[in-house]
Amino acid sequence: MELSIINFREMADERGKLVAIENKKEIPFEIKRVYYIYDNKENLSRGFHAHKSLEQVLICVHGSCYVLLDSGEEKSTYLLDDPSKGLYVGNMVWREMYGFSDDAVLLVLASKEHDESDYIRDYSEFLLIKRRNK
Ligand code: T46
Repeated sequence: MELSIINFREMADERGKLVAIENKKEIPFEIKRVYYIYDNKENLSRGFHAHKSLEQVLICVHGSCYVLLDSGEEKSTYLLDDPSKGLYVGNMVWREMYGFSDDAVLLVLASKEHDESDYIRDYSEFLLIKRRNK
């Protein structure tokens, strides 16, 4: 599936680099929630779900990790290893995150507050809904 990568503007000078993210400018939605994933143990994979109605941008602000996105028909994998790049993940996309480096910090910007009822955690249910809505 086609991946949507957001390239943030890096403001670099002799002191280092800075990336600024503002609502609805760099990010195509209003940010309602921010969370981050770190201290990944024994390189265990995460995710394994889709969201019915949630947009997110994933940024690996330190270290690296792989993200697999699956539309139900096509899969793509992306290596997030650059804090100036964000991976947009829209509704109804199955995601898996794996291969975290020890120092990985995965920052996620989300369009809605956390809601467990928005998760589809069963892959066959995900495929069923995708096929039904085709
Ligand atoms: C996603 C990927 C990229 C909360 O209480 N609030 C939150 O905002 C979040 C994100 C999680 N939680 C709780 C729910 C679970 O008890 O934290 C625990 C771990 O969450 P989960 O197993 O869903 O984590 P991941 O890494 O599998 O998935 C997360 C997000 O949940 C998900 O929306 O797209 O990161």
